[in-house]
Amino acid sequence: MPTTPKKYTTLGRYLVQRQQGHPEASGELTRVLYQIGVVAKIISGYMRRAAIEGLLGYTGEVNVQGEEVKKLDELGNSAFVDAFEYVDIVGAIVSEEMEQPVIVSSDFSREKYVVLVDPIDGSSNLDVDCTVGSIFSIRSYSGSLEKSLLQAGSTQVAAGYIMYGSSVLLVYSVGDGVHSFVLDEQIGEFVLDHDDIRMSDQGKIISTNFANYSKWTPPVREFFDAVTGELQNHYSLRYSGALVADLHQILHRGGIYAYPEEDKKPQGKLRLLYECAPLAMIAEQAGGAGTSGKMRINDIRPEGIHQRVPFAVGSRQEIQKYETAYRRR
Ligand code: FDP
Repeated sequence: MPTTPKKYTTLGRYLVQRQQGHPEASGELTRVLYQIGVVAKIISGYMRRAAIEGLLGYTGEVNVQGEEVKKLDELGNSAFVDAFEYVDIVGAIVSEEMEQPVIVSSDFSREKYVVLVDPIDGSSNLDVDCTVGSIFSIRSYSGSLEKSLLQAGSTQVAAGYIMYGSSVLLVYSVGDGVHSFVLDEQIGEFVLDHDDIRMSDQGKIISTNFANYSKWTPPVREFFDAVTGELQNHYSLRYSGALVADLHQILHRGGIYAYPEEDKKPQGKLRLLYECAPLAMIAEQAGGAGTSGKMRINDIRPEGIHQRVPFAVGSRQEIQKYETAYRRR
């Protein structure tokens, strides 16, 4: 039976078409996003060959977060830094793996953007071949590096993630909705698979590390007691241990992901600038929301580049309920 050839909209084509709708745009953001697509292919190549080429396991180093560094963390970090070194569109890279930002431009004052990344998110999944991701946030350079970085997430010009799972996906937003691309390994290109993803107002998934229940603060326990105790409980629990994978599921099926504060860890675990802020932007652009419990994530002004924050993200109704539990206390 003859088949109709599929019309492939590659990431490159999509970005150029979108840019054409903005004649005032210089094309530099398009180039940054395109380079992120290149990094995604490089990291996905590492993942596919990791077990065969001895890329699993630790390097022996400990990063700025006090976490043991895995070989793939280091390779992922270098892939991002190398992709932007001296291509004169990005001034600096901030990464979970590096204590200080790295300047990647010969003349920083000319560049328009800084890129913030968690190169491999969910790295405890690496050695057992489960899904991991990369998260990125793009900000404008505004006179000084400190000023550019220590601004609320609402100033991000773009954000997104790459998910290395049963397929490799690149999901991004430049503030005009959320778009998702799947890597077609045969042609080596990201191809559009969902344009303008919308998250349902109320969802089906709760995603959190319930093993921490006894350490949670009262509002968090109250919220999860309420949603799991409902007689008409329609939720399913999904928790993969990789933020990108858990958020991605919620993007499509609705619900809530939370990594809240604990009695002894009031700042939570996840990092504001390169984990929570970009994923909150994705959620908001899809019609959802991101909160610390007490305030909108992307209204928080960071005090340091590796700052942690309690985080909940997902459908609007679940996030409203979550915030209500905090207001009651
Ligand atoms: P990981 O420590 O494996 O890098 O970014 C931190 C993160 O993973 C998230 O991806 C994930 O949601 C969370 O931490 C998992 O933490 P727990 O193992 O404490 O649940």
